[in-house]
Amino acid sequence: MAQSALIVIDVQTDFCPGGALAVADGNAILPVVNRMIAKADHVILTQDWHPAGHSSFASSHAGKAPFETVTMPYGEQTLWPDHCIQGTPGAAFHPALDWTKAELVIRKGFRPAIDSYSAFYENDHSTPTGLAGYLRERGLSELTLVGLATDYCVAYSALDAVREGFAVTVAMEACRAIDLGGSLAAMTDRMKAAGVTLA
Ligand code: VGL
Ligand code: ZN
Repeated sequence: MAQSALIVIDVQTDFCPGGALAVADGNAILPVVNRMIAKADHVILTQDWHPAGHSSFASSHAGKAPFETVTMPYGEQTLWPDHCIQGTPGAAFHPALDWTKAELVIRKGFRPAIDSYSAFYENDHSTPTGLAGYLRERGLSELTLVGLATDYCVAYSALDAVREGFAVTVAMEACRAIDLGGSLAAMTDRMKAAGVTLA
């Protein structure tokens, strides 16, 4: 029997209102996410976890402002305000998130020179986080994704999960988007085209 896991993406203080890279209404998902955690067979969390001075921060690039882009060796990278710095309060899980049941916390974005939206691969699309191997070894093949932000970390995780052969549902009511320049519509279309179930 296929086993299912709930993957809760980046429900961290910095992505919620008042945080450094606040997603509008990000905290509104908490009651829904907590109910889904309570019902899930297996729960895995991701945590955006950058060293200070990370290359995805606009502050690391002279003359650049947040939400502009730069070209990195691995392609185009959007620049962000400093956020989710390892060990800081902003990098912690939101205090209302019921995370105690989580069986694994996967941290990402810790390599100074590469950003990592996806829970599976860094933004070069080739450096693995180890999550695919972990899920396969445990026989967890049906994944439901929730969290922040719909159009970045949730969407890239969903696309990589499908590419890795998992059955993937994104529970849209338990996600909120950054929506930069139409990114929510674009990533929603890409997820649909890739075979992600949007619930
Ligand atoms: C995220 C931008 C930068 C996310 C993380 O969790 O969607 N977005 N770092
Ligand atoms: Zn980040």
